[in-house]
Amino acid sequence: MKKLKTPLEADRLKYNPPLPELLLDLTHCSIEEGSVTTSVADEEEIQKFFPHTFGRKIVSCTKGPLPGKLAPLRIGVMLSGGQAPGGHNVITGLFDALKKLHSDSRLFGFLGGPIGIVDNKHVELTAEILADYRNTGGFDLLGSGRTKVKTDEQLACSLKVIQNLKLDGLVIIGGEGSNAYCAVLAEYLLNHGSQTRVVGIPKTIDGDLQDGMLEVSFGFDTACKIYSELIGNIARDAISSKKYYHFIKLMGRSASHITLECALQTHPNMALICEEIIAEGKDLAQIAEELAEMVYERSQQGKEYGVVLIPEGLIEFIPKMVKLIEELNPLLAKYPENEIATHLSEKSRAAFDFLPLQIQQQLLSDRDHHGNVKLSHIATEQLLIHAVKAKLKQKKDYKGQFTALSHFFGYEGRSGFPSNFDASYCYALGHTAALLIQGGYTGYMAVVHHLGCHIADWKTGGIPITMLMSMDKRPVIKKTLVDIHEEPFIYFDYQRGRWAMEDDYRYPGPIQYDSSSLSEQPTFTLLLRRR
Ligand code: FBP
Repeated sequence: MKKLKTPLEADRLKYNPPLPELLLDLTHCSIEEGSVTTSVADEEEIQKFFPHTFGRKIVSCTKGPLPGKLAPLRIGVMLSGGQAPGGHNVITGLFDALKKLHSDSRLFGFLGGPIGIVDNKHVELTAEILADYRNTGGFDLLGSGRTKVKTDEQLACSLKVIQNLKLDGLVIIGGEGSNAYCAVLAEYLLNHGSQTRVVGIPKTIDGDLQDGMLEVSFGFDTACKIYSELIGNIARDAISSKKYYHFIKLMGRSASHITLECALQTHPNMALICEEIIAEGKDLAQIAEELAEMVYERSQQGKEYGVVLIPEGLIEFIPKMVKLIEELNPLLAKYPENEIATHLSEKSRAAFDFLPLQIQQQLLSDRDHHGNVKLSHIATEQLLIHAVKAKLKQKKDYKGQFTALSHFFGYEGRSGFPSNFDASYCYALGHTAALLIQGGYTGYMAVVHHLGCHIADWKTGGIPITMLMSMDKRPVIKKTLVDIHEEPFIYFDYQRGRWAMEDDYRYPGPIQYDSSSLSEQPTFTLLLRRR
């Protein structure tokens, strides 16, 4: 039975994301080669790993007749890792572009992430199937997964499936790990005489897959706007009731890009940025002291409320917690939960005992698929509330009332309807991937530039994935953390003293989808970087 659509869903299914002018007529879009590339570091080793694909040229789409005779293409596509709004539009963009290039082209979707190609679980994607997914959030069209495909056996299975399906190309939509896999697969296929082109698409809400040539990953825009709406609403509630502090943890596994963008959008009283905390070597006690000092100062002004943003990755950057977790990981596999604490070193035991009971339990029971502590599930927001309370108790003349509530905004932002920005960005990425495959490019990531400009003026092209790589036991694409010397952080730093004391909250409200100037605001991160 067909599910009933909500009015917005029905409306979004009909929406045609505008394309950059360059991509309007694909038969008049050729590919121009630019400069040769190297890797971000460890050039020699990366070259050894990728003898066929290393050092290739940056390419850009330009106006001109498409080279070569247009034949139908058979393409595979997969979604990988955590959800990010816009994934479905990459697929519809790819499908529409393939059909524009040749109406007999076919698209096959692998199910459940990269493992789908190893196990040969796929569906053919048709216009009818895709009609229900245009401009929708989530990855439910194909599902996703985090299982790594890296063994020779898995690569050999992938090759077989690619050969059986006679694929001309494969598009991998994923984060830094999945794009590294894309480079490995492209190299493996060339090494085994396969002509199938593999192209990556930059996805992750975390915004940490970026580089000079790659402005932002898709999903960041929508996720930040969803979180900012919620934070703005909470700030307005706080300033109305004037009785609660809200400690809000935001997703973004390691980097603090999401927290920084949401701070720029909403002007909280404090936003912690992990990259600054590392640079200044702060520990939990110092962070708690700074927060307690702000609560104290605001209380002196009669303000017993406020909003604090905390990046998900914070826990990874507090040295005492890192040490504790390092010790816990092997102990978790060895001892029953109730005995583990007794095997900790004296210092880690002290750090453990300081934690609220709930967090102690999370540390002992929540594991990832390697059996280690699951960092993203640790309630850092509660840990900080606990630490701030302890600090406030030590302030003799503090007579205020600190009532704090904790929130975690993560999954709420990963599968929302993509903003118009992400809808168009992803649709353009899908088109670009089709052009790269048609042009014979493999081991490339599709990119769109000038994203802070009007969509019509966006430029698209491809970069060899090896140019983003360096060595860390094996070739990897390192996450790009917030640069505290770059404009978005500098601007935040300049404003935050005022935000701490004056209530300068900003209320972004819900994402707008009607084609108006309200729906076309890029993130502050993109705009400030352009200044
Ligand atoms: P990707 O890097 O795969 O895009 O995922 C990022 C993320 O959304 C992080 O922000 C978060 O820490 C993590 O996924 C949560 O993962 P899971 O879905 O496995 O709980």
